[in-house]
Amino acid sequence: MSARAVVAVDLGATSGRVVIGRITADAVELELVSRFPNGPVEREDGLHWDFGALYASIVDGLAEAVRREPAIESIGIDSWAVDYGLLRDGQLLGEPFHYRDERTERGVAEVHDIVPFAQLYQRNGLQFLPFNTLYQYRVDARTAEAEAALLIPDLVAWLLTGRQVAERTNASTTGLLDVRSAQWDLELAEQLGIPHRILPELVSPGETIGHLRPEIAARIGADLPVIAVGSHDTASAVVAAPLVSANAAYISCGTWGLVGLELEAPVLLDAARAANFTNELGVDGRIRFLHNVTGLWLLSESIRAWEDEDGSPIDLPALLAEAGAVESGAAGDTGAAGAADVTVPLFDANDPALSAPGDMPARIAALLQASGHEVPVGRPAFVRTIVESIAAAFAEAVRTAAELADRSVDSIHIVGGGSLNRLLCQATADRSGLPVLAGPVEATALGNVLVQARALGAAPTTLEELRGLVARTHEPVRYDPR
Ligand code: LFR
Repeated sequence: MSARAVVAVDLGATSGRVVIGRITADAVELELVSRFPNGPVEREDGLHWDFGALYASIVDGLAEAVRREPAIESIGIDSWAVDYGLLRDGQLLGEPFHYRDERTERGVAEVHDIVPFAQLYQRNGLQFLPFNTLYQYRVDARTAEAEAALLIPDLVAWLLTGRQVAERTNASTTGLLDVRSAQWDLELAEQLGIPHRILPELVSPGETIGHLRPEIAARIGADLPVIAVGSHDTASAVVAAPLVSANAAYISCGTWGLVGLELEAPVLLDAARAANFTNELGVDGRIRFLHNVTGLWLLSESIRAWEDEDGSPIDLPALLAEAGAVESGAAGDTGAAGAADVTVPLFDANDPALSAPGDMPARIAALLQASGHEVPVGRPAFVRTIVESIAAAFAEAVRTAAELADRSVDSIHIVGGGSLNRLLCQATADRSGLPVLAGPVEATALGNVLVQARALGAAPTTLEELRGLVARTHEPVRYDPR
């Protein structure tokens, strides 16, 4: 059977990519068309995204994709969550802010003054993250003059098609979506002084957002529809996590490690709120019950600091191999957690002090010292501490998710970039006592592709069948706990 083809735009916090997806009855394959850098840019008023550069790379990538694969039938877009652009008179009002910009502190205090966090949780089901969109809107004076606010993937879709919508999985990260009805919580918006008019019409994954504007179609070389996917990258990643049962946990591991379970209904218990677990909307009305663990950000920011120090690039695979070879006990003494037979000093990967860009090794060292640990000597031992600390936080989050959702978790799927990090996968297996099934690395792009393909009638209907297709094409690598 000949393959059907679609194209996925997948924007991450450190890079974006355009990927062709080809689907047959028994396989889903990806071809990388282009990859472009992304990251915070420092402007006078704080941290932003260079959205102009991103959009130019997206359009170039789409044109190249169509050149390589004229059979492409549609476009889907996903990105990180919570960030947005404001529109007025058909124009973008300034560059979108980066969620790691610290301007939202005041917004948090003001929002919680009006609606205490416990009440917010009952309405939107979201864990507390200081950058959730509602806190950003609260401090963004430009909302008063804006006609619409569009989250990043919706902003790209609008530029491509001219239509303004809010895709539901990503809208669920704003804090303004009612977790039970999946509709805008207009009463909450009202209470917080957020104008209703900036909240666009909601669409669900699988719906067609629109067709390319004529000038874009001409530039790209094809007149294609843009189909809504799980436009929150984590929602797309969970679609393609080859979960075999309801007792399989997932970790979508890139800049963040999103650790949790897929559920049929939200868990809004006080204990879930206290553990800072979120109920984000997934594709097909599923709930992504998960916790944000600071993931590979800790490693990538450390590498960045060391490269600045050295003035030359670091060979990460080699460094990770050395980190893996650090002898038990040699990296330090205390602080071991879990069943692992490795004694390395651990720090709390979720500490808020590690959130903003900066000198990560110095901050981690300060945290270790503050908790009475010795700072590992040498980069391999330091990297070992980072990886083991992330793994310890992963294992803890899996245990908490299982407890809160009353599931007996029997395996953990790690998808995304972190699935290639063997040290991290093994450490997660060791510290959780559960088998880790690693891969696919490109789960987000796969989930994006599959939801488009399904909408076109080119892929099976249920999430379980879609996951079966992923598992057959991209067999996970197994790590057993030691
Ligand atoms: C992962 C992710 C997380 C979200 C964070 C900020 O890329 O989308 O799910 O909490 O980025 O948007």
